[in-house]
Amino acid sequence: MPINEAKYIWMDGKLIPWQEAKIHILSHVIHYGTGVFEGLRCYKTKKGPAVFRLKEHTERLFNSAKIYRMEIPYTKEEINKAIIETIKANGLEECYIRPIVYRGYGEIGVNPFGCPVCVAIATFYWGKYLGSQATEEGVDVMVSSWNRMAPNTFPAMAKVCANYMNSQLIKMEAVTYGFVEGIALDIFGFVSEGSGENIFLVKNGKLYTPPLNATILPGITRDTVIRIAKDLGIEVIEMMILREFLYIADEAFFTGSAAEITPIRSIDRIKIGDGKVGPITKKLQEEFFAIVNGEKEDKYGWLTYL
Ligand code: PPE
Repeated sequence: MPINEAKYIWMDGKLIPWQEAKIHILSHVIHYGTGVFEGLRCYKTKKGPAVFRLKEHTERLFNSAKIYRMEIPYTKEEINKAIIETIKANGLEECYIRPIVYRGYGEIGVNPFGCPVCVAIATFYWGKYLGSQATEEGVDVMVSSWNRMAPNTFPAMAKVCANYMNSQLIKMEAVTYGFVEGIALDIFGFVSEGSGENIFLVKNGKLYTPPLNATILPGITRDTVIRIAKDLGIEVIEMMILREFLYIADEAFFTGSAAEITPIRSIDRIKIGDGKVGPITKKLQEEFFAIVNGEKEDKYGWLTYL
């Protein structure tokens, strides 16, 4: 997906012209994947642009950094302010936001402690993650031959750059075989998540999703959908999911900041339900988009207006 360039990128406290936002080739992050990041969206509303679940994303950024013993040289409030400042400087009504905390230039060798912890924030327009019609029509996906990381190897709860090498294996395989996305199983064979999304299934009116034990990123959209579903009176069950449960689900969908709520219409060429967006997926999508677009009262306090 080509990047929609904006004007400025925030780097270590300053707004830098887009083309000049560069780092040294010997930065630790380039060689060893030493970076933690976030991805969130700012939506266009009648009351102006609003960032969705800013507080929670910044919180997760700090948690990811903590797991990797990286001390972010800013407070959460300062990061939140910097995000808002960057969106404003770029004059964007709606955008995707990519804050990244990484080990920069200083020393070579695995030991990261001698390298500075740097922070950058980019904001840019990003359309539908899994294809222009994906949220309306659904996507065709496969179960990946790659597993998600084993527990106590690469921490899945940290949104760390290095984890995305595993995601890339899943994604490349899927795309090469003509699918839009891959669903990874964990090392025990239970359903985990997509390369960049959490997964939900609907069976007999109930909503199912893998728990954190299934080596998933604790998705903020996942949390959003769980909250919305419960408030709509839909029972939500977090449980280890067998691969075959995927095929016999009535409905399936991905969640993510980039993917939002994207229906899955087939898995391994097996049609899910009747191959169309199911009624519960549709209901959750309607509720989700009404909240993020500011059309429905923000009773959860999830929007931060610029
Ligand atoms: N699992 C993974 C592995 C993941 O990368 C994401 C987000 C999620 C689940 C959903 O989490 P959340 O966004 O908090 O609901 N993936 C981000 C990056 C995608 C990319 O290609 O870059 C995103 O959606 O922003």
